[in-house]
Amino acid sequence: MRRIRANAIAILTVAWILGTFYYLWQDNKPPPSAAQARGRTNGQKVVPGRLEIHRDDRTIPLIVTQLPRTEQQGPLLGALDEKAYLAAKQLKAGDDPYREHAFNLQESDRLGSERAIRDTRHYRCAALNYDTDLPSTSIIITFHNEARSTLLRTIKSVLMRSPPSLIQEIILIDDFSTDTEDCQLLAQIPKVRCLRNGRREGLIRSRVRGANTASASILTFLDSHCEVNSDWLQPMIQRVKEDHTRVVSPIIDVISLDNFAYLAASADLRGGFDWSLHFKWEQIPIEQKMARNDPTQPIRTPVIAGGIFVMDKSWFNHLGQYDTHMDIWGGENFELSFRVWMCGGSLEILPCSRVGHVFRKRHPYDFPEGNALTYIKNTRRAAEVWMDEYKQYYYSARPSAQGKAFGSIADRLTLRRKLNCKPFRWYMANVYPELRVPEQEAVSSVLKQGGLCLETRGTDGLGLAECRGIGTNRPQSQKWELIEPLIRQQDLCLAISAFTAGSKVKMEPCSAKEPRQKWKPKGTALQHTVSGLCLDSQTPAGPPVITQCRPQLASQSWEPQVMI
Ligand code: LR7
Ligand code: MN
Repeated sequence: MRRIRANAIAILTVAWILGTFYYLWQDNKPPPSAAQARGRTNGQKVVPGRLEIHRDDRTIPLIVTQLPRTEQQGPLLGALDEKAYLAAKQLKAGDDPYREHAFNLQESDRLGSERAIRDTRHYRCAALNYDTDLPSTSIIITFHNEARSTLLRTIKSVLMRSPPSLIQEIILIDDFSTDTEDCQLLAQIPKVRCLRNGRREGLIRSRVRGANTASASILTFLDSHCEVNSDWLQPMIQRVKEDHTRVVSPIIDVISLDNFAYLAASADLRGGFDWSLHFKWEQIPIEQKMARNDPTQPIRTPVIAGGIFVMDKSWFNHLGQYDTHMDIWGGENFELSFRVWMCGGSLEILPCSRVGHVFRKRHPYDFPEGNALTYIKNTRRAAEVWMDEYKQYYYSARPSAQGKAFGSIADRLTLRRKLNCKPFRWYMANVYPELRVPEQEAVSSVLKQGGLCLETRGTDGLGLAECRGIGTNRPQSQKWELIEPLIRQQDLCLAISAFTAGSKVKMEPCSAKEPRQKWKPKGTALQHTVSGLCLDSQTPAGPPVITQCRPQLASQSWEPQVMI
């Protein structure tokens, strides 16, 4: 009996071993096509490069399996001879390593195209899970005379630090670089395509060209001197997959332009700007910071830096891509940011996605129309199309922009109407209330005397009347801008009619050079600087006059009278 049981156990054991071999043999059968492999890998949550235990619904419940061959990293760069490619363009002894690229080329070359970098994310990011069926993306990189080592490092880091199934292709746009070979040679790398512009277009039109040829449903833009970090792509694609109107950026880490060290950027920053349309990183508003109890959560941002972001392709097209009348560099990030927010989308920075970028202090390339004129043209176009009445602050902050050519904006205005976008007032109130409007600061105020306010009447009349409204509700007739030496209301300024005591005061077109319009504060009084006489209400109902300054006189006391 015992013998029979022993035999049965032996037979079962042999059958089990044979079964195991059979299924392992099945697994080694001809490799599936790339597409099948992708689907299968996704379905089974295989993490590239790691051994994965997965459940199978056949008789043997657990199998330890390797990644399918097609998902493993073959020769990463295909036919490209990396050594020869880099060696062909080395710095010559005695050359200034900063001259051509505005960063230390010698250090970049020395590093090689592959290196380990620190994972700069918050530790909680590593525990997050992303959908296994994320859509793939087309990576778009435009470059003009980029150094070989930085460009190759950008491409290689993408290939090495992204799940292969998420990279549909890498599209390079060679924006008419001097060396025509870069484009041809880099196109030997698997998944890389390179298009060369027949003339210099600038980064804006180049990116549109790239987007138009992209075959994936999601677009990822990168500068040509970046290094992506661990799991950089999944968080961004996940957010866009969940809501296609989101436009997302990583935290942009700093690659030192001197020694190429990879440095973590602060996770408390968002994109902002001043009225001259100058981009800056700024602290997240304190209330938002206090409310953030999860450091992996997205950060809403009024604008994006511009170079590194992920966006749904149909949404990019629906919103009008870019303003292709912008040239070379600059301004397109504001135009895109205003458009996204005002036309129904949102912008965010994802702290669990990190990409390094070499920040430079100057442009290493030329601007055919000059740097300043190009920036003015591009930002003027953004201001004229999107900023409504707020564009006046742009012009005050950048007076040199007035009168400069910016081409026709008719198409972009039509686009804005067609998309039914919200006014810039809405953007100010809901997206960027922290951006102070100059008029709301000390500049605009009432000129108060007792309980009454100085107001304009008819074309040039003046008098005291009951104060009405507060803040922005205050009527125009009682709003004054005190910008020394002028006391102004829109285009009209307070002026004396003659230089003698008792002369009436009236309104007339402003001119800072006109002696009758020059005022300065004197205690609580307002003194006409040339005559030395003070603004006096004398008969409250009638127009004010100028009289001898007497500090205690109530009819000469105006509040507030701070001039800036
Ligand atoms: O004529 C040109 N043609 C190009 O193809 C000029 C430039 N380029 C390429 C260039 O090779 C690079 O890949 O365009 C890319 C951007 O040019 P950079 O690196 O000289 O610009 P930047 O890093 O100083 O500029 C930031 O602002 C720009 C405004 O137009 C763009 O939006 C850049 O993409 C943007 N870079 C980033 O957002 C990275 C983070 C930097 C910050 C802040
Ligand atoms: Mn850059």
